[in-house]
Amino acid sequence: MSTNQRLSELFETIARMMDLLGEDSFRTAAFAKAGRAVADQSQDVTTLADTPAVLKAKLLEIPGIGKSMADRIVEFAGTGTIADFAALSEKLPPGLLELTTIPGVGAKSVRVWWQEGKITNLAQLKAAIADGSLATLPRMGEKSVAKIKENLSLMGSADQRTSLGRAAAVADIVVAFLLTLPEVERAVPAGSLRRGKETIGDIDVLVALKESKEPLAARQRVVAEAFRTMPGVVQVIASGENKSSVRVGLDGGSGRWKADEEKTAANSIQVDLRILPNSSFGAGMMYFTGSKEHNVRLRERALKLGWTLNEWGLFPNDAEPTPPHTRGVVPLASATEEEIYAKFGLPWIAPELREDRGELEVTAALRLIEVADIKAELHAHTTASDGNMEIEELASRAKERGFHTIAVTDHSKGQPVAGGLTIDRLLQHIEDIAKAREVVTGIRILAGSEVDILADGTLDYPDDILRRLDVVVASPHNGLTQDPQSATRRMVAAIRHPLVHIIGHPTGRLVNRRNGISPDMAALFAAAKECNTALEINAHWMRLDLRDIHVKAALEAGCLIAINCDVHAAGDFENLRFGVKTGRRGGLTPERCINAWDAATLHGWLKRKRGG
Ligand code: DGT
Ligand code: CA
Ligand code: CA
Ligand code: ZN
Repeated sequence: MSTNQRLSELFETIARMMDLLGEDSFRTAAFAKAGRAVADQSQDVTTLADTPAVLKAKLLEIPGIGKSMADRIVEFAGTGTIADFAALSEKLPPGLLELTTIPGVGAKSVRVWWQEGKITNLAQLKAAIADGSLATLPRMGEKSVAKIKENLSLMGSADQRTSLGRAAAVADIVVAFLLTLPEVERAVPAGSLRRGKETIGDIDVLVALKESKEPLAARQRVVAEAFRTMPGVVQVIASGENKSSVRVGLDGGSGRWKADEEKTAANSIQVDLRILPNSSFGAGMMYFTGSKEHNVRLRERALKLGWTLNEWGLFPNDAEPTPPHTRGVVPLASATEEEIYAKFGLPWIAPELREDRGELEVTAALRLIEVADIKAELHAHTTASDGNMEIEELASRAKERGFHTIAVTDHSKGQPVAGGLTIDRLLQHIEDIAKAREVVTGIRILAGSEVDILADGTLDYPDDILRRLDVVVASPHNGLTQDPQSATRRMVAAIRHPLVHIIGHPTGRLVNRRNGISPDMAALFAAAKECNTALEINAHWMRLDLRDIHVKAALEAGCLIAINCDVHAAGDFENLRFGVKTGRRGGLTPERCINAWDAATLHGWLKRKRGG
């Protein structure tokens, strides 16, 4: 997490704490506003200047930051925290703040529970749900209690598995740390992270040591010890010479915690380290990449062929448990994954496919989509709605990445909270986009919209307005609890709409937080194939929607896929890797991904789709 994100969350937490205490809403709003302002900055706001006085002056230039909030940021730059947070913590019962993190629950409700129901933590809340007393509190009722109960269960699952984006951020830091050790030759993530699953149970990191005359055991000890004492470790779970497990805070050891996350094991993720011999690194990678089910299938094959496959290599059949290589048994293959798969007559199988979903039944490797294939972003927001870049900056960032096309798709009028554009503003926006084309050349800037798909399947702008746009992304945002039949009708109608090119985040789910709609996906895919409408994989790690299994089914149905970052800030382009992983898990190739097409093909498709 960037400094701006941490500072922004601290501001927002302070605002929530003040809300809980019922403090003056004007002051509270100043913190919340500063939080949003900071999150919108692309440059680290604590390093805009070297001296506090100059820094303060620079901060005051940022819209949304007044004198007192600028002082707080200067304080944060110096101390890593804001004193208001500690002062407010004193006044609140421990556990109260956590209640505001329940999806869909605001500080005002929690304040009522606390003041009227003496509920100050999760355990007491659960008890009050169970004995029915919560429903009797002001602003509560059977329906709202049922909703809270459902959201609590989502929160429980969120505790156990960490979203791919957060786990990847921690893994990046751990791997970078390990690579700074002089003994370490390579360090790579394995396990579910390498496979790109949407949630991660624990992070597995594999290390190989450099060749050296020093005794191996001593070098392994040094590396393991460094791992267990690296910044960010909150708990050591297991320690051995070539195997260690720790829990690392989700701050990744930056030392700056999300304010409402204490430095506890609950706000951390387990990291397993294994130091592998260089000679069998490929076998170790394969073993610890998994999945378990994929490994089981391969071991079955090995047994049938009279071989043994384990974490040290593929061997002529030999009784365990002593690793064959320590007894001088020469492996059939062990150094690389490619060699091992080749012995089975298989191409190298991409980690994302190793889920025992038929991946061993192939004869030729699929050329799966890669980040470098992506040449267009077709879903991006600007300051016109809820993005934080102007059209020109957005376009320049996309150009820097080597993209040939960027689509400006701000929200439609039904999303007033997200700054959705009225028709008049949209028409003006189209003109502004045309002007931006003259400023930023060398990239095609498309005028588009992320138009709301209303609950009944109609779109939030009339056709004569949509027709003026180069590209239309239609997405469901509201009405995400509707029944599956209505959801199917709604989405099929949007897919069939002749002016729609792409369906954005088709189910509206949020990983670990919201289930979204559950339409008949096969019906959606059939309609999308028939109408040539592309379905989006929203690359944000909080969404990953379509999800992997949907991608696979959509491809089997013959659909086109888009991978979009739903850009709101410059950093969002970095989420592309998660969208690409999700696509790969579904078997996506560049030919079927419209963002990987060359400019002529993409623009031809955009026009032809409308019969032009
Ligand atoms: P996770 O951590 O729940 O997101 O999922 P994974 O797949 O990362 O699972 P994890 O961390 O338990 O183990 C990493 C890989 O190591 C796993 O995919 C396969 C391998 N592995 C670990 N334990 C075993 C085991 O007992 N048997 C077999 N065959 N493989 C194992
Ligand atoms: Ca794992
Ligand atoms: Ca593990
Ligand atoms: Zn969007």
